Amino acid sequence: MKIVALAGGVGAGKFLRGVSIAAPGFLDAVVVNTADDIERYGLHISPDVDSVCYWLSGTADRERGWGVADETFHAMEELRAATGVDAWFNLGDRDLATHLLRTELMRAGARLSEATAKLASVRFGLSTRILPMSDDAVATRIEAVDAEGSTLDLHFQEYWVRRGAADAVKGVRYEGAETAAAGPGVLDAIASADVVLLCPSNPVASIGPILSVPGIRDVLEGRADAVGVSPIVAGSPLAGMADKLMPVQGLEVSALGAARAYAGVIAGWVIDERDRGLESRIAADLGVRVAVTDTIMSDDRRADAVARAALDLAGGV
Ligand code: FO1
Repeated sequence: MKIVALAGGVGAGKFLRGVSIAAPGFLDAVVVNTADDIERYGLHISPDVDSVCYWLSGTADRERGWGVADETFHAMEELRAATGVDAWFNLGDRDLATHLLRTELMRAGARLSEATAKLASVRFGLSTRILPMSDDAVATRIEAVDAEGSTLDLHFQEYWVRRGAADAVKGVRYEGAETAAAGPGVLDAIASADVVLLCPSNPVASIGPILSVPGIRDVLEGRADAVGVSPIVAGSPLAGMADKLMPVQGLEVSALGAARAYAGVIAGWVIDERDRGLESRIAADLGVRVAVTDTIMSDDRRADAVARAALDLAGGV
């Protein structure tokens, strides 16, 4: 059995760890959002790719959700103190090694997909293929209005990290997506998968950009084995700012609204026990199979259970 997952940040990492425990050796590939990627301090940072690698290799910081465990931030402190650089995007000292390696590989001519493959196997020892959604630059841009009423057009990381998601969001666009090509191996991996899993990631900031790359939605549509896990529980995201972004795409902030983001793609949807009341409505409105379980992945044992629920639902064709 070949499992392929579509992934964004923190929620994806926890869930993918669960998949690797529930079905060891079967996670063939993870197609990862790259629209959060940013260039800072001369380095190419690919936060979702790194999150997936850190979680799958067991080196992620479970509390913070992003970056590496047992991290220090001496380099950032030095930058701020010694040079006055506005170091608003925090790169931990261990994390820096990843960005330095990736940037060096890319400066030597490697594409993002090639640099990622090397990092995934050499630095993290992963057998699962980590496939960036595209080698072309795609950026999630947030159109917002600040407290003084000024209009802003922000890179996703500026909106989320630098400004703390404090601005009123008016629109989201995936700049560059229309002309981007799916990354090497992405379409084939999805087409040849026995099961496709949509991780409990932000439907607008994480999975939305992947689906906006030409060709990816087409290869996903109409499958009977594509199953997603809701990132929204009891009307709130478990992590992140999906509640601020979903409304501008006309999506209700609920397990039903998140499922609607994947209409035509998913055949199954896993929701939390707290959303049991939405089960029959999701099934009827979207024509999908629904599984209800405790989706809070507080540890690997819970992540394993959530992954099993998703895989069972995918197999129940
Ligand atoms: N998130 C933060 O809230 N603050 C940071 O300074 C920050 C730095 C950072 C560096 C590398 C990395 O891989 C992720 C980082 N994140 C940080 C997380 C990131 O902003 C988002 O959570 C993801 O892009 C969303 O998936």
